[in-house]
Formats: sequence, structure tokens, C-alpha cells
Amino acid sequence: MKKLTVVLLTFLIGFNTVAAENWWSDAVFYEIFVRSFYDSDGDGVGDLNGMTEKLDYLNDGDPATDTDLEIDGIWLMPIFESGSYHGYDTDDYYAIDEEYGTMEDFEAFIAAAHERGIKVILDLVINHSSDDIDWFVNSVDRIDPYTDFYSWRDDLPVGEGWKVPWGGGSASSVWHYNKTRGQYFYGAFWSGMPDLNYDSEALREEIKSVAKFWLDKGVDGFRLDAARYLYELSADAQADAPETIQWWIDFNEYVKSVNEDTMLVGEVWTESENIKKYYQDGKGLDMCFDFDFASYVKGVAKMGKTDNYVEFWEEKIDDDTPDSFYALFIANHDTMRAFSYIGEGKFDRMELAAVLLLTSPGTPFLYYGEEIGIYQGEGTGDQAKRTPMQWNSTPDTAGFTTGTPWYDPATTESTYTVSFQTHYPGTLLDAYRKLIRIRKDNPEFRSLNIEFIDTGEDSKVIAFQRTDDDGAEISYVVANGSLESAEIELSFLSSASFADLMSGTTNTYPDGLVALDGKSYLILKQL
Ligand code: ACG
Repeated sequence: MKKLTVVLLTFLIGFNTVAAENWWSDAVFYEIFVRSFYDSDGDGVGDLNGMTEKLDYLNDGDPATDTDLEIDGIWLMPIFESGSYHGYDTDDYYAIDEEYGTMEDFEAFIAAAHERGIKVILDLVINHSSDDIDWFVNSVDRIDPYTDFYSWRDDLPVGEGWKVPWGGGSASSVWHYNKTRGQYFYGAFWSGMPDLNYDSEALREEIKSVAKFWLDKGVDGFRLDAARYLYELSADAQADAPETIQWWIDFNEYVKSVNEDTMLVGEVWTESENIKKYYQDGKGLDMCFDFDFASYVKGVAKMGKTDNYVEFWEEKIDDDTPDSFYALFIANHDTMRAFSYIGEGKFDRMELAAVLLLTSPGTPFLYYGEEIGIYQGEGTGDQAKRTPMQWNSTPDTAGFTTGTPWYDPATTESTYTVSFQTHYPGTLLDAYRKLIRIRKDNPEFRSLNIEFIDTGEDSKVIAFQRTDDDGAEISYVVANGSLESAEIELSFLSSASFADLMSGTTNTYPDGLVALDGKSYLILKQL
């Protein structure tokens, strides 16, 4: 066993104690691709009624049971009328896509979720629409007020520096010619997704009425797609423009005026330096996803890369943006399935990532299926990141549908299914269920207080302390990212006894030594 001796304990970093008083800071979210979650009518496409049927898997509303995940927030990927399989190009902002069900089905889903104490946020894709929406058709035909709902210009602005906002390309990548109107329109993603023009007051008012429409339906907030790109007034401001940031301040003020508990989480896929521009001292977005965390946490689980994980946290804690601003996740619908990156079948590694996700400061988001180890499906398209949920080992369908699935499940092998993992202790699903409860039952894990413990040069062991705001509840997480076992000396452990929150045992460490198998961890609560 490789012995790492840590004689002098140095607590690397201090507290980040801006405690947030809102429901989402205590919540654990679950991102769902409706098309792939559960099909209730056998057409091979997941739907709203299917999700309603499966809510008890997510949270049965009874704190006494332990056969549910007990998440308390759901993020639905786009459900509005759209011509694509993913729905990120909206044809009608006021209608549910008929493949997913009716408005009544949606209202029933919301009611059933709320009954169980689950909040629901919708993916709000308002940087762009589809080009089939009547807004765009009317804009092409210069019918007011839609004429300026999109950004139009006479010429292709060559030589001004226009490009794809996240890098690459040129003016013709984002300015597309429409021969009917005889002008070019701006579309950051492609010509089928024309950007909405936020310089138009009529458009801004329309977007607010879209938000109010869904808030009045009982929606608890929104995930804001491509939140960086709303304004594009010049080639040097295609992303993170001051006008865009001001819009999010105004929009958050508006949605809070409709319902003060509305939560806005932004997709701002860039470096943390840029992400924090959207905080605006608490007046901007409520949260933004932490893409750096998603990268680093996988590095620990896969390779034991602990140095940049700790440095990442040092920088985050030291800066003036509270950790409650960052929504943590391991992977989402745009990134490779975490298990495929970390190592398919290596459940211990995936569990290590889940421990760091669920014991860190910041609201955690699960991507559906990560809790059972769904890995990348067949094919190179984004669909392979979004394959059907694996409920059981029924050949070809994994219990997702009684029909032909819109896309093949990544696998139907029972090891990777809910039905297998739900019945056995020690499975990944069992670990997620326990870790979510540990987070909910122990306030220190929902605080912003974290202190990393130096485990020695080149160590692959992460160790940190979590305390609640009045310092009464203290827990330690020690995670070994190495394949080799490790023994570390944490001298402060010798002076108390501890509850191992995962196993339920009570332990003492009289010599301050903690032994960890490869890719294993301990969550120790000071008694
Ligand atoms: C959102 C949605 C996505 C959706 C759209 C369009 C936008 O989540 O599902 O696609 O409505 C960029 C944008 C994001 C956008 C993605 C798809 N996501 O910023 O808003 O494109 C870099 C950039 C990112 C960039 C990414 C693109 O930083 O900003 O995202 O590249 O791949 C490392 C690097 C990191 C780098 C990544 C990836 O992690 O650190 O910087 O990100 O590698 O290279 C929808 C559909 C799609 C369809 C699209 C047209 O879902 O399937 O293709 O529409």
C-alpha cells in the first residue's frame, strides 16, 4: 500500500460564506431529454405522460422511502413545438410539441411533480428560433411587428471580423442570405436557427410574454440556452455583449415580478472568467453552469488529476462570485456521456465523480441516466449522448417503449439498468440515492463552506472539510483518485469519532491514519 504521510495539516483555503436564501441552493436537479425518458403510448418517442408515470423513480414525495432518487428539481430539455428531434429550434413558443403530448398532459405533469415537491424548469431557447416559426416567415415578408424580430442587413459584412461566436468560421458562417427578403440575416448556429433581434423592443416584450405564459402554467424557472449570444450589434461583440448582460438583469427582474421564486440558470459555455460576468452582484442570472467543474471532476475520477481540481476550487472560492452562482454537473446533453469518458464499466470511478458532485458547494445537476451508468450510444451524432433511459434489460428497448425506440438504447445489459441496480446495495444507483440523501440530511453539504486539506505533493487523494454556517456540523470527504490504495495521515481525525455516512458505521482513527483502496472514498461526519 502506498503510504502518503501528511504530518502538518494545512488548510489550503478559506470560506466562501455567502449563503444564499433560495430554494434552488438546497435542490438537486435532474436534466431530462423527454424524447428519451419513457414512452407511454408505444410510438417509440418519450413523452410527458411517460415522465409522469416515472416521477416516483425521481421522487415519490415520501421522505421515509429510499427507493427513489429524491431529486427536487427537473430541467426539461425543449418541449415546445419544433421540427427537430432535439427541439432547440422552436416553431411555436406557446405550444407543446405534439410528439410529447398535449398542454393538458403538461399541466398534469407539472401538478404531479409539484405534488411530490419537485420543481420544474424549462429549457428556454430564446437566442434563436427555427426558420419555420411564423415570426420569421412574417419577418421575411416585412410584416410588423415581426420585420425586426431578426437581425437583417443588405450586404454580407466581409472583412469586419464576423465569425462563429465560440470561435472559427467567418461572416458567411453567421450571416445567411434570404432571397425572398433580399437581405442577410444573422444565425449564430446555422441558417435554420435565425437569431432573434433583442434590439427590437417588440421582440423583448414578446419574449417576456412567453416567459409569463409558462410561469402562469406553474413552471418554476428556466434554463437559458446559448445565453451568451443574444445581442450581436457588432463583430467584436457577438458573445457576452454588455447589452446581453443588461438584458438578463432586466429579464430576471421581470420573471421575479411574475413569481419571486422563479429561478434562471444560464448556459454560458466558456471560461469561468466570462461566466461570472453574468452574476452582476446578484442582479444577473441566478446561476450558470460550471463547465470547468465538469472537466476537472472527470479528471479526478478517471486519472486522479487532483492538482488542477484543487486549484480550480481555490480560484473559485477566492473570487467575489459566490459558489452558489455555479450549477455543478459532470456531463450534459452536449458532452460525451461521463461514463464513456471516465471508463465504461468502471463504476467505482463514476461513483467518485458523483461523490465530488454531490458533496461540493453549488447546486448539483444530474444528467438523466448518469446514475445508472448510461454510456455513449452508437453513432457520432449528438443523439448518441441522448439515448433512451435504460429501465430494464428488455432486448432492443431497455423497457423505454413497447414500440420501436426512436434511437437504440446504448445497451440493454442488465447491469446498466434501473431494474437491476435498484435492488442491490453497492450499485451506482444505490450510491446516488445515498449521496443525495447525505446532501439533504446534512446542512454542511449545502453550505458554501469548503476547506481543502493538503494531502501532499503529487497526491491523487482529494480531501476537504465541509462545515455548516455556524460551524456545528463538520464532515470530511476523502477521495482516492488513484488506482493504487493509499494511506494518509490526517492527524485531526485522532481526536474525535466519526460516522461513515455511506456505510453507517462509526469509526475512530486513533493514529490519524486513513486507508483507502484505489478509486474509493470516505465521507466522515464528526460526532
Ligand atoms: C446549446 C444547447 C445545444 C443546442 C444549442 C442550440 C445550444 O445546449 O444542445 O444545440 O440551441 C456552443 C454554444 C452552446 C451550444 C453548443 C452546441 N449549446 O456556446 O450554447 O455550441 C466550445 C465552446 C462552446 C461551444 C462548444 C460547441 O466553448 O461555447 O458551445 O465548443 O461544441 C471543451 C472546451 C470547450 C468546448 C468543448 C466542445 O470542453 O473546454 O470550450 O466548447 O470542448 O468543443 C442544438 C442541438 C445540437 C445541434 C445544434 C445546432 O442540441 O445537437 O447540433 O442545436
